[in-house]
Amino acid sequence: MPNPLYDALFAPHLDKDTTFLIMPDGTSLTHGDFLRMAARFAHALQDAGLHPGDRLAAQVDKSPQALAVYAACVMAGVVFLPLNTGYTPREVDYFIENSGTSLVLGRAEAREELHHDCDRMGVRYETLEADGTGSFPDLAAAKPDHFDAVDRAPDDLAALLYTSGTTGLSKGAMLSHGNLLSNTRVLRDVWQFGADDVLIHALPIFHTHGLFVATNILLLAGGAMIFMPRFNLSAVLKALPQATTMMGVPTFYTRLLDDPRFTRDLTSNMRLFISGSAPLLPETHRAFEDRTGHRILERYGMTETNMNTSNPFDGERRAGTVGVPLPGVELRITDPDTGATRAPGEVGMIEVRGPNVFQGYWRMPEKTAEELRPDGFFITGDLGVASDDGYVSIVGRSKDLIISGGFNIYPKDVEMVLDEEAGVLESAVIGAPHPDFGESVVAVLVPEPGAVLDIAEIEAELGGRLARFKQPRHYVILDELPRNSMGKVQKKKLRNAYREVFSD
Ligand code: MLC
Ligand code: AMP
Repeated sequence: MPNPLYDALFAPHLDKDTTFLIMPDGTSLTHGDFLRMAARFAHALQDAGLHPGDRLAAQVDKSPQALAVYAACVMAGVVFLPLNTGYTPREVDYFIENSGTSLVLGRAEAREELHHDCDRMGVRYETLEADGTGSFPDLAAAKPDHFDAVDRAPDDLAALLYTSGTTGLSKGAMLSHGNLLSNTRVLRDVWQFGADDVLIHALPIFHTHGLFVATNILLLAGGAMIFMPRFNLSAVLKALPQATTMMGVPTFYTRLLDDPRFTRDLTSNMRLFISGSAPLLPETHRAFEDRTGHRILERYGMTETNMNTSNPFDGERRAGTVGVPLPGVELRITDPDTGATRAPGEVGMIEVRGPNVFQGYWRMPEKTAEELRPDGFFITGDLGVASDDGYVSIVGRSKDLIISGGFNIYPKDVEMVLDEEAGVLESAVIGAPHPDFGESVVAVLVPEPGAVLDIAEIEAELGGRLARFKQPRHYVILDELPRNSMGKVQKKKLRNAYREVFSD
């Protein structure tokens, strides 16, 4: 029976004893080991009463077991909903409720708080720890290590990935088997991945980049991954001589360059460094080439679309650009107000169409209609310009978004929490350039008349309510926010005023 992702990514490797995951302690897992574990997990999902199309939310640390949960979901037709491990229980509640998830996999330490909420919502909670133990693997331990993958059509959903919006309301991007597989095939081909590749995998596996771009490509190609729990500079330096490729956010590359141990010699076995999820500064691109002789290949994508453009593997990798549309992806630059197509050289909204573009937002048809045009083009919210020879540069965003170390932070999310703090009349959250994270969060607060704000107290309050990566790293107190004649807060003015707060 067909199951597009299973047939392409897993079936060819069943029972193979080729290396798939290399752990930092030197141990490894073969493709066969990994798929047998995934099969046991798929049985456990079925026994837990999950049917094709049901959702499973996972807020778990990165481990081979965590990755096998994704594979098990594909096998059992369950829709996989990975969650940032930094989210607070309060943030996670929303995802559980909105997605109507049937099973939550989480850490034991989060159990008490989340469990209570899960009970209230009638949702089952099982644990999976960083070391691969927990109540879920226990349920799977005695299950058969073969699973007949359930039938899935290309349009059936494989994953639901939440992405926030300018209204502060997170939306679940529905990604089908067809969306993920088409993009994986194209990327494997254009970046020339093969069974001999060994990828340094230091990204989290709860986002498109680490989960789909990295993992799916290596599975399709039959290659291996040095699977690190997180980005650790020394561990990456140590792994480089054994690896052939790396994918990272720009912070990975600036951190490597800041370390004198990172030398040309160390990279002599590498054939490709890929960057994405946030802008790579041209100076980083050039410094990297000067140090190593490698030109980083920058590409551009997003949760809703997977990857849209890439610099070429063979051919000119142009610093400061995200390259050309991938095969099968149509890209146009439009007038943000009228939607009329703009000529090369003119800045406008980036719109994309192709088999990679998602199926819409989960149970939010009106949000889907706002961003997905009837002709199939998705309005990305990124502003760009195309050169005469088709290279795209991203020059800004029409969406109010901060990208910090590759994590997206929607100011509205943070403002809603700050506005509820005692003594705060209103707030405006902006991004400012940051030497390590690219951008970081600045909160501008206006106190209520007569109130004296205690920033330390506000920071402590935010701890339980907002993931750490979303919390402001700098506070400014003003008597009032700058507004235009329509009463709209002039964030541009604020960004200009505080653009140097993180400069060293
Ligand atoms: C960690 N912290 C962050 C942060 N990451 N704060 C802001 N932004 C981030 N990105 C917090 C930590 O909790 C810690 O809090 C403090 O900042 C310093 O942490 P650190 O030790 O320096 O951070 P580290 O753990 O090394 O993580 C940094 C990082 C990581 C850049 C390695 O954030 C990362 O792996 N980012 C990748 C994100 C990603 O995969 N994006 C892809 C999205 S998909 P405290 O309390 O100690 O101060 C997508 C589509 C596409 O966008 O095109 O790919
Ligand atoms: P996400 O919602 O996490 O999928 O983030 C996607 C956003 O990251 C895009 O809409 C872009 O704004 C940004 N992005 C991804 N890749 C790049 C890149 N190479 N250069 C600049 N911005 C990027």
